[in-house]
Amino acid sequence: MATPSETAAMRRAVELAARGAGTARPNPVVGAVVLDSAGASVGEGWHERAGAAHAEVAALAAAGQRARGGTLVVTLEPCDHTGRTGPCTKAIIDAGVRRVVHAVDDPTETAAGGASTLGAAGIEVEAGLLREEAEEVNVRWLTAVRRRRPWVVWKVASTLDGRVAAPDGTSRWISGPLSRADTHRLRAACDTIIAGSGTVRSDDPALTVRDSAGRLVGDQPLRVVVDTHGRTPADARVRDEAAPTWIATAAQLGKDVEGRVDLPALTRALFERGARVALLEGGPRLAGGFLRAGLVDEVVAYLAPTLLGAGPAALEGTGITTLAGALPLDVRDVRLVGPDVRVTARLAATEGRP
Ligand code: AOF
Ligand code: ZN
Repeated sequence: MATPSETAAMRRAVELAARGAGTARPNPVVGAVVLDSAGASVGEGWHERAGAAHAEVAALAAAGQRARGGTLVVTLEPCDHTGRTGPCTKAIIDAGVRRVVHAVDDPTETAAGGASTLGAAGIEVEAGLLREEAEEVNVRWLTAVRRRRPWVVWKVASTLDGRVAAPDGTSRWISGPLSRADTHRLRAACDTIIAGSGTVRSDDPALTVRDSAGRLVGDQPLRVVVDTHGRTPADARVRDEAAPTWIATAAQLGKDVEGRVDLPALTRALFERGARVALLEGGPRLAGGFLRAGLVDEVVAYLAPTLLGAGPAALEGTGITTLAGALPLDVRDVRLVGPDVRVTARLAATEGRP
């Protein structure tokens, strides 16, 4: 049984893990706290970015000799492999820790097995403390690894009546400048941006992460154009040097029953390339295909305070014919972004399903 100080330490470790959100990808967010033998916190750590110290190693370094005979509390089972950094199990054993409490088992084939290695070294191991909180803070990565496809966020900007363009085809700047800046924040938290070739042809988007002055910032996500027949124009902006781009065609990935790019094959291929969080941006038919295939985890909708009453809808081709088939959403956040309403929701149907 975990002690009250271990429970408090795990709550803190979850907070520390959250600091890695947006930077740790493609790695998980992980937080760790070291308690000395009296139960006092003597070191904290979190995983900041791939290649940097794992949370456990950072916390043990902060604790130094005070870790000896103490307890390591960590949100994810310590890794047992040498990847970009050495195995945490070794660091834990070398530090002389007596007990390890972790919240969530490592779901990867490569890094799992840490708990049994620690047990074999005579360290007491307890799993499952505050599992729900630790699952939630790392939900994107855990879901991606368990399903072997990236966590997919569908981003959409529409009028209040759900139109993404007017009947004459005009569609740029439905949402306001603050929503557009917010979209760059969303993009920065993803490793992949996906758009359909129709959107690329009509809007010629750059699909890069830029600051308010239009300068490129940070590591650019992979741009993916879903382009069944490979018709993305040679001079499309997505083909420039600003970021890597993959024009994903049916010739590479196969076709679904409607003759379009096989989307489960696409997301599997993206996962193999290291994608863990993808932002799906337009158009309505591609979003419909993703939803139909059960490949969307989260929706971020910017609703502009305007009405059109005509023009294409935000979503098409979901295959839904009756109200009972409507996809239920679990709304997590609603706020004003300038004049627009931003709704963030999870697909209720996929939630918690491994
Ligand atoms: C992290 N940070 O704090 C912990 C991780 O190859 P590497 O070194 O980047 O290791 C990545 C794997 O290590 C990761 O997929 C996960 O299974 C395990 N634990 N990873 O990035 C951490 N504790
Ligand atoms: Zn590790």
